[in-house]
Amino acid sequence: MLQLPRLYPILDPACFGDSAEMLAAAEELAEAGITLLQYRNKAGNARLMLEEARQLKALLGTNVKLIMNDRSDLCLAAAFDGVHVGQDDLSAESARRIIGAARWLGVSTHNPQQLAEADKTSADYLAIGPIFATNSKANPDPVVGLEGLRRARELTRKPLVAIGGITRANARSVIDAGADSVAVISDLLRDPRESAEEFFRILG
Ligand code: 3NM
Repeated sequence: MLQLPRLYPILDPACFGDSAEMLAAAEELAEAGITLLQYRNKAGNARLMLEEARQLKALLGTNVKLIMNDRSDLCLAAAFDGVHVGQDDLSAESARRIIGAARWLGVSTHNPQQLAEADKTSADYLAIGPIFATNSKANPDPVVGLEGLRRARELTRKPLVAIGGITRANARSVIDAGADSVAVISDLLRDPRESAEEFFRILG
């Protein structure tokens, strides 16, 4: 079973003015010592996504595991280390067929039933969220809260990522409720290096 780092940053180009800004944030996160990063682009220009993904790979690829959101094809094309699928994306097993046995596969879930289903798949890790209210996702599912996270923890032995509204102020409570890792978009945007370093101090 894979071991997830406590902090799982997600870069969404929609949060940045341009690619250069996003790459600068990626570099700062790497300086802070992150070892896992997801590229999440819901705007859907495949050619631009591949270009940005390749730039991330060139910048960070030796030290940081890179996960592509949704797109198994782009995961392979950019030589990323894995793919993360949601409930409306290709199924876990379809994604697995594309990426093969060695690459990492993550699956997003939003309630105990989805989590229990995902636990039966070949996913390497599962995510549950939103733990708290979030502005970073269009049409988020209902908040599951720390209680929902505790229930999720009881339903799987796979590594569990908590996502949605997680900040330096609440991250410790999320780990204490059973998450192995916290996935974060907004609370890493301002001063990414300092913010990631603070997450590491808080999460131990
Ligand atoms: N997925 P922030 S919540 C990408 O519930 C994403 O599965 C979620 O961003 C889920 O850290 C979310 O800014 C947004 O809240 C996370």
